[in-house]
Amino acid sequence: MPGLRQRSVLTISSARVVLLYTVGLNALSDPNTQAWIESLRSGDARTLARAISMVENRAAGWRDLLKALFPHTGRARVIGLTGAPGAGKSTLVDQLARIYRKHNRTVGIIAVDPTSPYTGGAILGDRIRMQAHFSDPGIYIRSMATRGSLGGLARTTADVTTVLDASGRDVILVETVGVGQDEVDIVRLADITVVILVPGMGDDVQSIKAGIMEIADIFVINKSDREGAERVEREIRALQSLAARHDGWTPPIVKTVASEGTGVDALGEAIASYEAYVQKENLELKKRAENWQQRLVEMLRDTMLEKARAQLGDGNVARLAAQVAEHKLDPYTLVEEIAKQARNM
Ligand SMILES: Nc1nc2c(ncn2[C@@H]2O[C@H](COP(=O)(O)OP(=O)(O)OP(=O)(O)O)[C@@H](O)[C@H]2O)c(=O)[nH]1
Ligand SMILES: [Mg+2]
Repeated sequence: MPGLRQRSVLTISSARVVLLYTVGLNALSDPNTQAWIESLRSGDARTLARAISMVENRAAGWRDLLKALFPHTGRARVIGLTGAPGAGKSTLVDQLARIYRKHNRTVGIIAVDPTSPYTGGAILGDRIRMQAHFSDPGIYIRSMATRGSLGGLARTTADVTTVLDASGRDVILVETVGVGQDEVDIVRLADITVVILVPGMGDDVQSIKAGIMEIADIFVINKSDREGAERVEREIRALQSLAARHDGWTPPIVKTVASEGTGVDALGEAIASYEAYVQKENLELKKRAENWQQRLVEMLRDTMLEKARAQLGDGNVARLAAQVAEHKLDPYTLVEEIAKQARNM
């Protein structure tokens, strides 16, 4: 892989800093990593599972692996699907996967579950429901229960999509319950964000967090077999009439009955037309740069925090916090000092 050895120069002119970096050289000097990458890129599911676990658990070498994989990424289309618990996200993901497979596109699915442990009901439900795909090597399904994970949930999910992307998946579907900031951050990292609403269930559009409404590239009203779908549609339209998006795209509203497959083709078409719009308007790079801006800030935050933690050592944060609570220490000076020392690490 000669491309990997290229040296790149990144100039941040405003800060007059020139940063030289070498993509994945450390990782590549390890013949094991080389073999891994080749096996991963050949589509081997076991290597893929191992690589994802390594990244997810922040096991030794995870960063080097991602460094080495990065040059092989950027091809996959990442589609984030979010909505209230039980809205039908998994059913829709399942149906969409079916459509993409019909078009011979390989699919990776990440189901991010915010609360249940691995053996929990929702995930088990997903596994059983998606079992239809299990014999198809063109579909790879991964559940993540990452509350309390070492990296932030959004960052870990993004890193897992990087691994799937490098493994050559054409489409990556990320399912997440749209309830908290973490979930908003996750779908924000997608190329395309689908927000799923359902009639009834008390979640009127008004009560859905504004953040979720703003990130929708496409709205789905699932369970349209139930009463009230029209009302939800009117409410979305009313909200849309209040503010135009800066990219000029008006998110379409697709009605589905996921459990019967109704409207899923239309959803596939809506996704395709958004992709076409993004290409036509040359928005792809801009959108990805915006995503990376967020991701970089998160990565920096994690890395800085990691350094500060390493510098402080276990249990010391609690000790210092107690001292601040007793007014023995001033937190502002304390943080400044820690940051100063961490910088030199
Ligand atoms: N009536 C009706 N039921 C549906 C529809 N789509 C999904 N369901 C059912 O709704 C239930 C929840 O569907 P899931 O796909 O698990 O929903 P989810 O959003 O993934 O749920 P969580 O991951 O637990 O948040 C299942 O019993 C589905 O069969 C639909 O369009 N109409
Ligand atoms: Mg689900």
